[in-house]
Amino acid sequence: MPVYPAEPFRIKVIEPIRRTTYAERQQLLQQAGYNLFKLRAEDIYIDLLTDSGTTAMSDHQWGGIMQGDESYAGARSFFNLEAAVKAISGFKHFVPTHQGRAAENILCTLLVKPGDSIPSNSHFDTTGANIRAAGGNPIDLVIDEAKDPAKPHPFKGNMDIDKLVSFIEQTGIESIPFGMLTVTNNTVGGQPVSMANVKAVSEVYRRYGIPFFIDACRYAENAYFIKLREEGYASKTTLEIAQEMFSLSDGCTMSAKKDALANIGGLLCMNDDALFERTKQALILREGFPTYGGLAGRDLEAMARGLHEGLDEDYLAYRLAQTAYLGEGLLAAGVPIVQPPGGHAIYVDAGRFLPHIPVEQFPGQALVIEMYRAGGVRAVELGSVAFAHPDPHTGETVHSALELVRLAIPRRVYTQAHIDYVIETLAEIAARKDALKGVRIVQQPELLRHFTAEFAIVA
Ligand code: P71
Repeated sequence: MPVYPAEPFRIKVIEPIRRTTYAERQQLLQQAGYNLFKLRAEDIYIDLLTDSGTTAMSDHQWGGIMQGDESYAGARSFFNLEAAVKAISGFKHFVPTHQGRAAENILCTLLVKPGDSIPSNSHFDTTGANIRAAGGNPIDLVIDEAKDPAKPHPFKGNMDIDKLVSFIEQTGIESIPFGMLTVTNNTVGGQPVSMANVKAVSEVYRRYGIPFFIDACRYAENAYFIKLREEGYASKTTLEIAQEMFSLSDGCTMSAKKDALANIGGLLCMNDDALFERTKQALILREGFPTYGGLAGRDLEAMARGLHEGLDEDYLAYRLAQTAYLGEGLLAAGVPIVQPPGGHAIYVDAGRFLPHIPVEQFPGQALVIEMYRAGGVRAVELGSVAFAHPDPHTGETVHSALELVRLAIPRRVYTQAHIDYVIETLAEIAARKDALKGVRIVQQPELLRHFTAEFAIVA
């Protein structure tokens, strides 16, 4: 059996969660049109929808919230945040934003022109959408190993350097206003990027004079993976590893709702003076004055303290081992997952788990429905419900490359008994999985259908 890491904290405040009955869940599912986004969160026992903004804050963070300075300009909480951002990232300039996508929006609005391309290992959905909204093309150049769920690789989130060089050569630097790298790589399973890869990406971008921005929302988990897995880093601190990583880039976007352990917030950091002047103007237009950026002073304080706590190595050791424990427990129960386990989530390969359900009947959606019905556990489908789209030329449906279900783990929220309960729920489903039925869509909007579509079980 895998080892569950003892928590490096004790519990001071609790939030009750309620177990519903099977009959109640059956009815709630029907009312929600079998779409788990439409459930009330109170009707969920274990909620693994996302690790974003769902963190349990520490007593130190809550103490800081009481001391938040709500001054419009020049608040003390801003300077506390500035000190944390500078100590960790070393960037010359930064602005707070209300969350990660606001930072992406400002960066894309300022730098992307119609027809431009932005390469990355894998862009997250919101980043891709912000690039497209500015008329650009998000380009994913992750290593091939990432496309095979069963194939282990210590740094499965890496950029393919050869693909990056040929992409730049073919496209031309005039159409590439900046390049990105997402750490960890959420889209391919919360997989880390090695320091060697960050260096190689940085070297390529610098050789071509392309500004390099890191999507840093899970940078601390990535730093701890480097410490554990990459030669030469075992004796470095996660702070030193993070500093080295940021020093290889020209700036970053960051959702503070992940590794900054906050419930809301984001950052946009950069070294370029002229870009910073334009950033402040865009920020004032959209988010707020540069010393609060769309947040309350208390939120800035929670972020400032959370940034340091997120790098704590006892916490990170516990965090990554908890995720691995869930992954190994599922594998032992016969549930195929994306291997190796990522930092913030386990991704179940629903296509392989339910081979009798064709992709047109959404095996991932069938599984998330059954997880809720059987155990009151909420996960999210990341397969053809979320990603299938019409081919722009033929109009035919292009299905997702993989039919995945993500079990994201909120930080410092659930205990071993909760994780064991999730494993038991899936083990019980695994024992009767051949009887699971697919679903069909009965109603859907034009865009982003996974949030609001309604389903029926195929007879
Ligand atoms: C996640 C999220 C949150 C989310 C976003 C959209 C739909 C459903 C859930 C957000 C990320 C992310 C990366 C790598 C930027 C953002 C945006 N992830 N980069 O995984 O993972 O940050 O939510 O603060 O705007 O559930 P934001």
